[in-house]
Amino acid sequence: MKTFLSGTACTALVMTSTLLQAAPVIGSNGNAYEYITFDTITWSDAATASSESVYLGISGHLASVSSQAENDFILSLLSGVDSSVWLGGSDAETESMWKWLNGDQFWQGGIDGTAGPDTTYTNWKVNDPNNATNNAEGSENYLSMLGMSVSIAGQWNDLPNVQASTTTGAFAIDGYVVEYEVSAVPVPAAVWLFGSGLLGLFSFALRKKV
Ligand SMILES: [Ca+2]
Ligand SMILES: [Ca+2]
Repeated sequence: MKTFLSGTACTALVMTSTLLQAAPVIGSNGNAYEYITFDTITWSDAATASSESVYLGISGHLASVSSQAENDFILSLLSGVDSSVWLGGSDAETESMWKWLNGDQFWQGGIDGTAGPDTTYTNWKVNDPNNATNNAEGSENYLSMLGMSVSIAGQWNDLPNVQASTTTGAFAIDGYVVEYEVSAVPVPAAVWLFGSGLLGLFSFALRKKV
């Protein structure tokens, strides 16, 4: 026997889930993004958490950035952030070959390197990526973006996977940005929520034509 929730119960459930997690926001490229606040999380843990996040049936990933518009949009999510957040870039596989998590390479070299070849937008801050060695890992292989309340807001920097919890100021880690490639889905998943209703209307229209 089927049981149904009352309207009040459904509303309560929706309100509860809304309170637990704000919905991701759709950017100009049609993908969805969300900023997750998480002090001193490592890049690796942020990458895992992002891949385990699901929105409209699509698994997320640490955000990649391929245009100024996309960088600007992600920065708009970092209002009040006075430190750094993780993006999905790394040169851990091969030093100085910076790739997004899908394998696209966007930078080759150090501070005087060149963009590309797969995507060509970058927004490194002055004197980065410098692969600084003054940290426990002896290198910097993970991509961060500076928050909106930093003078060089939205610019990029390479940092070690584990940014020391004693780090303060602009280069402390204060979370990460998840991207969901919902624009790649042929039919927006949200439509399926109403699918049965639309199907019913379609059937009705067909019947009238016969
Ligand atoms: Ca490096
Ligand atoms: Ca650096």
